Amino acid sequence: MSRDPRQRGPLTRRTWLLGSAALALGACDSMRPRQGFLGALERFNQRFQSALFNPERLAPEEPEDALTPPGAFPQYFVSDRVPLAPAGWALKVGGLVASPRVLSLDDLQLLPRTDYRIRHHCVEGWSAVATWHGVAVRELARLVGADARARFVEFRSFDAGYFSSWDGPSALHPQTILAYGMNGEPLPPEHGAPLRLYSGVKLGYKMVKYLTEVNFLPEATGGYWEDRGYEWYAGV
Ligand SMILES: Nc1nc2c(c(=O)[nH]1)N[C@H]1C(S)=C(S)[C@@H](COP(=O)(O)O)O[C@H]1N2
Ligand SMILES: [Mo]
Repeated sequence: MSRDPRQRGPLTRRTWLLGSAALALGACDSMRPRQGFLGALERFNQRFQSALFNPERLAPEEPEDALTPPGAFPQYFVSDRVPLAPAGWALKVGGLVASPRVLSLDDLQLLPRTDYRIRHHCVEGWSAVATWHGVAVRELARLVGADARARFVEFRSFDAGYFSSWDGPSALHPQTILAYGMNGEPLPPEHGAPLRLYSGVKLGYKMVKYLTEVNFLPEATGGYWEDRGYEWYAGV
């Protein structure tokens, strides 16, 4: 079987192992992976992975010729059709913050902008490259005055209840952004318009598309796939 050479780097052993472990857990719902031995194993893994995590280390940028051709970047959503933003869409930012805010896309675009070209890793075994731009979650945390007791950040969407919660250090990593652009254009509906989470430090399923809410919280709240047995930490 010949694979596109540009697609070669991605299936690193580590990504593959993470993927197969997640699938093994996901395939057996009745095992309740958060309890018993598997739960203990996952908690151990989380401690281990977050201890190794360097909150400032950047994911490598990809060269321009590694870009996945237009239309070839896979598209995922759990709704039956491409979710479309409700009229008057705005992002609610709340939880343990000094000043909860409701922000329009214009408001978000006035904040400092981050751009990068990095590789996406999905547990299903594919990877792809695009450039993304948007505002860093750390800028948002600063804007609303996130409390130090908020050690987790939850991201919610208008795509059939899809959501995910993140550990604080990964959410505040400089490459974790609320993206409103892809490949130099406004974010298309298939990829999460008007706003999605993007990051160099997590697997694909942590990067919630079609955002509606960002909540700074004292506890982790799971996630759409995480509650179905996929690993919660899911670092790349
Ligand atoms: N709202 C929402 N966000 C989502 C998903 C989804 O189904 N719904 N799928 C996740 C998965 S598994 C991946 S790999 C990426 C895919 O992003 P893409 O559709 O831009 O390729 O989005 C993630 N975020
Ligand atoms: Mo994915």
